[in-house]
Amino acid sequence: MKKNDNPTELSGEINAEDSSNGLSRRGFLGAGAVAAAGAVPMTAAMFAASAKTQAAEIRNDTSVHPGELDEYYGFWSGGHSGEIRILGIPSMRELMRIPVFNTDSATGWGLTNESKRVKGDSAHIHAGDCHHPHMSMTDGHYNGKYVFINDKANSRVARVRCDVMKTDKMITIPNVQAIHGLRVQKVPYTKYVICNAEFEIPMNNDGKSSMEDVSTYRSLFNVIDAEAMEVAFQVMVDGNLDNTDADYDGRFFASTCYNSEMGMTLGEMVVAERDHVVIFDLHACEKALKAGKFKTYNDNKVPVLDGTKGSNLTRYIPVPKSPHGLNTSSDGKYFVANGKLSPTVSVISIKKLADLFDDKIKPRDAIVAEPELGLGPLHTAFDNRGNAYTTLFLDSQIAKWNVEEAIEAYQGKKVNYIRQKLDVHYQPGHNHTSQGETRDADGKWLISLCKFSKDRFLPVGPLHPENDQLIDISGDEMKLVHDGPTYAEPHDCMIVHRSKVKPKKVWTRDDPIFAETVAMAKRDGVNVESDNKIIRDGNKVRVYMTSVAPAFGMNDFKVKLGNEVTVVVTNLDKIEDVTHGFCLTNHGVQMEVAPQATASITFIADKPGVQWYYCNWFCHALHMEMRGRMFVSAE
Ligand code: RUQ
Ligand code: CUA
Repeated sequence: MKKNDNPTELSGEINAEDSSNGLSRRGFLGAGAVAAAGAVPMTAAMFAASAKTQAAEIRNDTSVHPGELDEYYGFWSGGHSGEIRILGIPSMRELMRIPVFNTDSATGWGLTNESKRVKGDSAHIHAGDCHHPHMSMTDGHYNGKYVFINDKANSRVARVRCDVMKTDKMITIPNVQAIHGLRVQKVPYTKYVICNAEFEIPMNNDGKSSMEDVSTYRSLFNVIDAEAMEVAFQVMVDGNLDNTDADYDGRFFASTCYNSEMGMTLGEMVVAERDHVVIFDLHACEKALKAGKFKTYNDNKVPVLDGTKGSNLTRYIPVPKSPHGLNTSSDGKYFVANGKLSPTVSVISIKKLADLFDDKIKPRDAIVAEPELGLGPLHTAFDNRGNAYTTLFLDSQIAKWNVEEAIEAYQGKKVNYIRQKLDVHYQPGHNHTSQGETRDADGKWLISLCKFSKDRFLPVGPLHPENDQLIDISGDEMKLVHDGPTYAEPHDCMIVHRSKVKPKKVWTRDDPIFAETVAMAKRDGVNVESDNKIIRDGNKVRVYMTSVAPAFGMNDFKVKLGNEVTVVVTNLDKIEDVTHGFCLTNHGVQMEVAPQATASITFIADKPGVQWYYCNWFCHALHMEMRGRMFVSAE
């Protein structure tokens, strides 16, 4: 199928067919064509049968020809590389990298003053371990505004603005260690980002506690105001937390807990027979917050609510030992907790949770199915036809199963809820279906994020790439269609239809990301859009220059040895894709300046003599000539 004949036309045609319920427009057209050729009017049954054959035969098309655009954006966690990557699906081409917790010399992320401002209190940390990228939603649909992601290594959460695909906020979460599972509130809109702190620590962690007495050790559930990017409140729980997700009603969040024993060693963590899923009642939490029923810890003001066992803010549902992934079904009916050590997943009916909070039923009564799927179930994804897809880490398989039939089996009926098991290569962790964490699950694609690639690619040394496999789930059978090597363990990804995301092509001059730099210029009496000026302020020197391909507005400037120099570059080019850079040789100074952006970087002029600077983003036939000298005088 031609995905898109006119690559600049992003919406329209493709949108119309995307949220269709399983039957693509191509299927309809194909069925219609068959009817016309045979000149026999189709009955509804014939139509359905024919459409089914068509769907089975034609399946999704993975080819995206040169010049054509992908149908979906894939947002990939970059794992312990600390970045986010954008892939096109179904081509699996890497389109962009968004540096987040890492440092990136191409864009100057972590080096420029603008990025250091975003990183705030953790600007000195150059590493990260991101797991779960998730997009903000309105009424259970992706809204294209933000992508949020966690940093397990440094207990941070960051936000990426999807209009420019840059990180614009980052916070370190207090009172906790290791932010792991992260999701967004789906309904009515993403007011809150929710995330789990995995490692339990003493409350307070001020060095006055001990290694022996662990009675004050706790793990907290974290609720972040998505717009302000501040912690709204935290909820103290029993046991440590792993993964989380939200319902489609705006009331409940659920988190898996392993180590309900609060053990400090592996042996101590696997004593109990069961762990649990914690259900959080957002309405009750907000009420408690309003009523001032909270404590604070570690000399900060973040309110911590008590959600330990017996509290009215939470309920604890026992499930088999060490559950891992927690996924809400796209029809909004179930939370699915993935067994990991148990070959089962536990299906929790969200409809029953109100009764659970009213103490009308017992915690285990909220479980409506516990299908046995295979060894090592970690995460589950959903299509729009009532099927679930669960990764089996130990079996290296995806198990496709039918949710309603698993529920019937739990009630004692003899049904085989397993639809298919597909080998993947190898040891899958997360998986994700196209739009499957929203109401718009479309049942077209599934990604299996395999932790091991072993023999699937040319050998590249002892460190192997991961293998992110694309699977066509549009027909009755899952079909593996692509192997994608990726770097440094993407834990999770999400697949967003391209109609949901509308990035800018050039910066707007009043963008908040560089507003502070422009304000500094104004205080210096400099108009960054026209002036090329040096401001000397004691030991500090601020150099303002413009750039228009193929020249900087300033051919040279002079400073003194030991000066703290800030170079501010404003790219006056308005043409899409004419990005300049500023790179100062031998100083570790480099950054990107995209069209209409202002960017700045600060360094110490600690080398005397001539120091060349140059444009490091190829912008023009005379790009090599786009350079100038900084002279550092020794006196
Ligand atoms: S969690 S698979 Cu963050 Cu599963 Cu990695
Ligand atoms: Cu400007 Cu290269």
